[in-house]
Amino acid sequence: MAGTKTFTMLKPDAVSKGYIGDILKQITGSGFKIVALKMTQMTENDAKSFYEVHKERPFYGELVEYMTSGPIVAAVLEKENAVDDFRTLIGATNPEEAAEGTIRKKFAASISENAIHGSDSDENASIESYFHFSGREQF
Ligand code: 3AN
Repeated sequence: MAGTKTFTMLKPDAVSKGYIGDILKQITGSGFKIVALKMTQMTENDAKSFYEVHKERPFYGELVEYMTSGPIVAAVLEKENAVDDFRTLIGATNPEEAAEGTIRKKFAASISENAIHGSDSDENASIESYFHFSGREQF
């Protein structure tokens, strides 16, 4: 059975452009309940560890540098079928390929500065949520 939680980050480009309110409004308006929320900035070690699965990819260094370049907003979201429904809501990794109306289509600048993260599995949703939030910060 699909899980009911996913994890997201509004990335530095979305935060610096002032899109926090608009993006959170689209998320909650699409049926997701916010059960954890914070503004924070990842250290180099945080980003390296969070994106460890990508460490062999050519864009890893650029990704770590970018994700530490400014504050992000981290959140845990709850909804039936959360992981898949949230990935549908955010759209394709490359905003040029993202469907009309998706968060990346509306708010992302490029494939590297793509506004928002969404977990790709229930297992990663849990790992990523506990990376940013203790149990008592998740409601
Ligand atoms: P998604 O975030 O859609 O799950 P992943 O997991 O393939 O995509 O990639 C993680 C992050 O790495 C993306 N959100 C994006 O910021 C960055 N990224 C992915 N592919 C590229 C690429 N070809 N060039 C630069 N950055 C990339």
